[in-house]
Amino acid sequence: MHLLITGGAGFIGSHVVRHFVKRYPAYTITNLDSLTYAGNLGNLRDVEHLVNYRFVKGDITDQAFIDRLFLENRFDGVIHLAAESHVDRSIASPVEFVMTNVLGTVNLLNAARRVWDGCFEGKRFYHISTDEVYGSLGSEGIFTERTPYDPHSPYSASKAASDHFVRAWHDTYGLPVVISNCSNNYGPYQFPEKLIPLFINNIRLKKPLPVYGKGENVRDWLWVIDHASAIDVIFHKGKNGDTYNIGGHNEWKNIDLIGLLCDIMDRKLQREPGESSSLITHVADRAGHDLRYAIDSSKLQEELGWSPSIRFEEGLEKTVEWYLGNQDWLEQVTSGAYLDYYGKMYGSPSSGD
Ligand code: NAD
Ligand code: TDX
Repeated sequence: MHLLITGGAGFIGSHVVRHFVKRYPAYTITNLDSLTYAGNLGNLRDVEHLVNYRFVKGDITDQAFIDRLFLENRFDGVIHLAAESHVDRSIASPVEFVMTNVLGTVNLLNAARRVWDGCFEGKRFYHISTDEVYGSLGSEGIFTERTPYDPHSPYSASKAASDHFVRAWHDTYGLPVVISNCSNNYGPYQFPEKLIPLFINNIRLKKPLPVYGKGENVRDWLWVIDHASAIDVIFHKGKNGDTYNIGGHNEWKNIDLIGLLCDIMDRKLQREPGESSSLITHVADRAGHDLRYAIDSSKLQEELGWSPSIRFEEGLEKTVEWYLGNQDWLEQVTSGAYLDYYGKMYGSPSSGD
């Protein structure tokens, strides 16, 4: 099995690459990533030496490059995670999200369709998506696989569009696809622009914690390693053409999560109780801020036998321990020094090599 994983130098992608190269030594895993600000090969140092792993630097928006890569490699499967993923950035620069998330996905679908050329036996195109495509819930309700799409941010609109294109390639050309929509992930190697690693870093540095609005928005948090194990199960056992929701039934109001995080940080840094929460600063709300996400993952649990492995309190504690134990990683990422890593490891940066 030769598997292409896109976006494998990012947060979730690096956990998926690690999971597959270690668990399936007989598979060849090619990690394709253009190394945007969010891509960091330092996330994969512990597995980059393994013989079944290789890295290719390239951009999914470059159709000619993608076609060549598929022709040269004849992948059996694709797990597509490469994306622009931060909602706040999508509000500031929406076009980049259209290019990578929509056009990039269509380029991969086209390349897979051409190279597989109707011989779909044993082939699979797995698209990784988000619960944000379903929109925003009030205080009641839960997203199922049948919830109509209702995206609000440029990010979620671009992910919704990409999901529709994946289904269109299945329905129109018969491409063997599967899609999963996951809730908010947390854990090691997350870029410190997202809530949890940003706040851990700010508490470490005694900087303000910018809470959007009153902090009453609710997110449903999943340990990133549990997302990787769900992706394994869906890739191998998911039904052709189907969609699976992934989540841990773990809803937290932002302000409550931040309170728990502050308590853990006070304890770990041996600071006075309340010291971290004194950094909380309420700032202007995010434009179009979705109130609540909650995901029903019972289809995945009942049909494919997946379940999350750890409770949130335990996972958050492990997450804090990881960031405090890897402050050099945080320093590299926040200073931009990690961007030099490709040059040192692979020679000077070039696209499509
Ligand atoms: P991330 O931003 O940490 O990583 C994205 C990766 O994609 C980076 O390594 C980046 O370099 C790469 N990339 C971006 N543009 C590219 C391009 N044009 N060509 C090639 N590579 C490119 O994102 P993440 O949080 O790990 O999310 C991964 C996937 O999971 C995304 O598709 C996202 O929509 C989805 N998702 C994320 C979450 C979450 O909580 N983070 C939840 C559900 C779904
Ligand atoms: O500084 C902040 N202050 C704040 O109050 C940040 C960065 C966030 N927030 C709030 C906004 C959200 O209600 O915290 C919540 C979580 O924010 P993010 O970490 O930016 O995640 P979210 O917008 O929920 O989107 C995430 O989950 C779904 C990922 O970034 C997406 O890629 C994924 O698809």
